[in-house]
Amino acid sequence: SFMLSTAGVAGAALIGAPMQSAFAAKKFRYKYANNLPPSHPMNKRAEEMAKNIEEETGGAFKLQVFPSSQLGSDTETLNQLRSGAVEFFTLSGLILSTLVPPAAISGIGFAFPDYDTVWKAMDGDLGAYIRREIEKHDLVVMEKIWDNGFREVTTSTKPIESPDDFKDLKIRVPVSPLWTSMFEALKSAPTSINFNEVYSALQTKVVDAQENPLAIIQTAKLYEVQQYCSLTNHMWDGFWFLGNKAAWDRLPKEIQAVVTKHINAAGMHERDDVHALNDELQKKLTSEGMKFNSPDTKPIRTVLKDAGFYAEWKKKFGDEGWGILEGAVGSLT
Ligand code: X2X
Repeated sequence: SFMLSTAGVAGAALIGAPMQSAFAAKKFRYKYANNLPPSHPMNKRAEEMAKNIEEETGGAFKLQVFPSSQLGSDTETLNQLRSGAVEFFTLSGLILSTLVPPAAISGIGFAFPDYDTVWKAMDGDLGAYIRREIEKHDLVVMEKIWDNGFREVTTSTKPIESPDDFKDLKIRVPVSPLWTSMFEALKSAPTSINFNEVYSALQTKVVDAQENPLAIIQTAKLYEVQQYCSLTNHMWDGFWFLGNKAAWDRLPKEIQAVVTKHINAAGMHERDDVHALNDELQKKLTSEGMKFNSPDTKPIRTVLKDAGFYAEWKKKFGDEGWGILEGAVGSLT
């Protein structure tokens, strides 16, 4: 074309190159780590998203996905994210609370009655409040939180039928003060263990129980080392898609826009996938030998209330955060 006619030999050499246009100047190779198996919807959608980003940036941005805590435990990967050794990481807000305390607020026991309430809150004021807090810590966070799900209790010993069954239960919880506090309020004996060690901790009977959504119980094969699954839905949990700020700021604006668009879109698809899985997995897990029951959760909530769990965390989170939470879910105390 006439615009290239004065570009000379160097310019001419570019004409035959593939579509690199606005993204040609520099190539970026970033790492994204998470703690879930490759077969979980998180990783299926992440692979698809990485492909879309690479295509749309003409190869200028390539994202390598590291599932199954390949780069380290959640605790270690959070440190790598902060130092820039890893550029992206998805992490439960409750675990992130070891760095950003308000990020745990969405995990208050029995706060959300259903998914409609979850997404309205997390895509609305509550999510915006948490993201503002995260950004104070030199991290980037995508707008759409990815779904982990409503959590259920599994054990190798007995079903949870009443609050009494929580007493002295040796249960693994993720590394997070809110999780420990909740199961202490239920009089269990919680142990903090990162997810990459959960299967073996259950297998070797370091603990007898754990709690996770059905999509994880299935994809991480926890049914091989757990017998009972009690549908307590005691907490909703999601993964914030986090980025290292310096690495993010190095990206040209056009690349940031493409990456943001595809990560948030993948998160929305992942939400649908997890929801669909949770609807169908009880049957599959039953065929793999798990025994299901659905305990009445009212008496469990009463134990939490009477133990002062809600009052204690209301004080910790403070009036602003607690007010936004109750604005979304109604009164908890
Ligand atoms: O560690 C867990 O149990 C998991 C996978 O659900 C989280 O990342 C919070």
